[in-house]
Amino acid sequence: MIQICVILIATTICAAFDFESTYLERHNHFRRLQEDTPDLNWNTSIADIAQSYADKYSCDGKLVHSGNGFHGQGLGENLAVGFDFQSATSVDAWYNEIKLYNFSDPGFAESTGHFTQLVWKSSTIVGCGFRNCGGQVGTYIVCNYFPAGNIIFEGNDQFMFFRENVQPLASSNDTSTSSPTSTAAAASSSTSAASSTSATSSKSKGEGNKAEFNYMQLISLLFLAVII
Ligand SMILES: *[C@@H]1O[C@H](CO)[C@@H](O)[C@H](O)[C@H]1NC(C)=O
Ligand SMILES: *[C@@H]1O[C@H](CO)[C@@H](O)[C@H](O)[C@H]1NC(C)=O
Ligand SMILES: CC(=O)N[C@H]1CO[C@H](CO)[C@@H](O)[C@@H]1O
Repeated sequence: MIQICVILIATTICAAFDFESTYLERHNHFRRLQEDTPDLNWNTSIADIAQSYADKYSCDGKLVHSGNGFHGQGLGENLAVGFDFQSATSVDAWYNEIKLYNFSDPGFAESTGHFTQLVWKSSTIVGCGFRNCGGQVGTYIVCNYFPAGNIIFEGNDQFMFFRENVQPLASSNDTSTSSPTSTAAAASSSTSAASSTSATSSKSKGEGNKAEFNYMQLISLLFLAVII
């Protein structure tokens, strides 16, 4: 009886956090706040690309874009480090840049580039990867998007794609923007077309310890289940 209980507890904790669905849902939660912006789908090929890049992360707290592509085109990419892993507040921080976006003057800015990629209407698939660095650095998150957002047109009307792809808040959602509490570092860029930005990196308030602690708890519970 004891053995069954412990295994059940371990299984319950194990099932309580699903990286893929948590990060996908957080993205789509925010996309649904905009007019006429379809959900993203998770793509395991892109998630593998993101995860390979995350696996190589040096845990130095800096954010540097991968430059990775997919099917011969650039991937959109949002990076973050130091946010709470399980609640996906990195995605909230990316979205929160909406406060700086002027819908009457659409276009690219480093201060709003994560937001514009996150809600970019013609991006249809996403895949993310992570590395838990522990300590003060916390968890590193890489999300890649395809087709890439933040596309700058090499013509007179350089921000025409922003007008089409960054939709205003649906009026019914107008008061429902969430305000993330974390101030950890984040960076975004598009690697396709003419748009290219360097990663920005600010001081992070590491909240990764919490996620690490949960993992340790899970590992010890599983271990307990095995030895019983
Ligand atoms: C990922 O997306 C590509 C491009 O749309 C598609 O060809 C592929 O089948 C997708 N893979 C998975 C596993 O969903
Ligand atoms: C937003 O853009 C419009 C049009 O260019 C401009 O008139 C307005 O001052 C801008 N608002 C802010 C807050 O910068
Ligand atoms: C999260 C949320 O409330 N999203 C809603 C925003 O408004 C559109 C329609 O305007 C709804 O379809 C979303 O569900």
